[in-house]
Amino acid sequence: MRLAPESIARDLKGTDGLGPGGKTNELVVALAGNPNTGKSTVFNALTGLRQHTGNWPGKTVAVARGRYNHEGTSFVVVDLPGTYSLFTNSAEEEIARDLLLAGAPDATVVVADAGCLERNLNLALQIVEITPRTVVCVNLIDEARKRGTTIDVNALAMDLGVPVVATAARSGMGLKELRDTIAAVATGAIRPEPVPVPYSNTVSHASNRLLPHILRLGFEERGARWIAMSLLHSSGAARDSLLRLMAERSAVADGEGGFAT
Ligand SMILES: Nc1nc2c(ncn2[C@@H]2O[C@H](COP(=O)(O)OP(=O)(O)OP(=O)(O)O)[C@@H](O)[C@H]2O)c(=O)[nH]1
Ligand SMILES: [Mg+2]
Repeated sequence: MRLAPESIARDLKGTDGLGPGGKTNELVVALAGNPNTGKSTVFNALTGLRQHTGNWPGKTVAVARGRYNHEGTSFVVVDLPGTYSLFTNSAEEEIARDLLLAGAPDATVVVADAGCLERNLNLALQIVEITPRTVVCVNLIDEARKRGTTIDVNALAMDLGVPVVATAARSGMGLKELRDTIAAVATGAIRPEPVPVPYSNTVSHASNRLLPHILRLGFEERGARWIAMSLLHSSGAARDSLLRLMAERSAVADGEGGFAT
């Protein structure tokens, strides 16, 4: 038994250990990223001590959630487990993938290591394909600078089509700009337009044929496109995991209630 996608956002805002509140007007921020990029450090800097760690519904993976206020708006943040991709079938990747495909976050922050951006941007590209409401946080910028690396965040933002903020989360550098940018994306004051990933005509044609069947399950358009592409290039357990997610959505779409087995 696991939570249906629609109930994920509701559950995130719930009163389960997060203290008073559970306000439905809170905005949801997800922190995603490769392992060891400083997600939890960013999470702690954003939330202070207002946080709660519990297992993700139906999984034995611990996920921390916390709250903060920014200029009168209340945010609930979820610190996702570290993942290199959304394409395989580990419990960690399924959590990140399902949350994003549910359209639950009002903003998703991809925390990337400035010291090995190329590897980290692989996940960022997958995430911006699913949700345009993305901010790339180039963290550990202090370590990169020590090694003589400079990052042109403006060029990166242009190339990706989403805002990019450089941070050194351990010392708090860039956190004010990160909070402002998250708020702008989550409230819609900034509407990022990610640069589309080009696919060949053959792949696009095949994906277009799958798309209506996936949209019928209630996924957002971008998420549905991502699923179609992923179905085309995945195999084995990774494809089974996607098919399981679709079966769950199908059960929800058929009116079997808020939970799917
Ligand atoms: N110098 C420096 N160290 C940092 C920065 N951000 C995080 N760290 C350190 O990097 C290490 C990993 O940080 P975490 O916040 O645990 O990283 P994470 O992404 O949550 O790691 P996982 O949850 O294991 O994937 C810790 O020792 C942090 O103190 C930063 O901006 N600069
Ligand atoms: Mg962590």
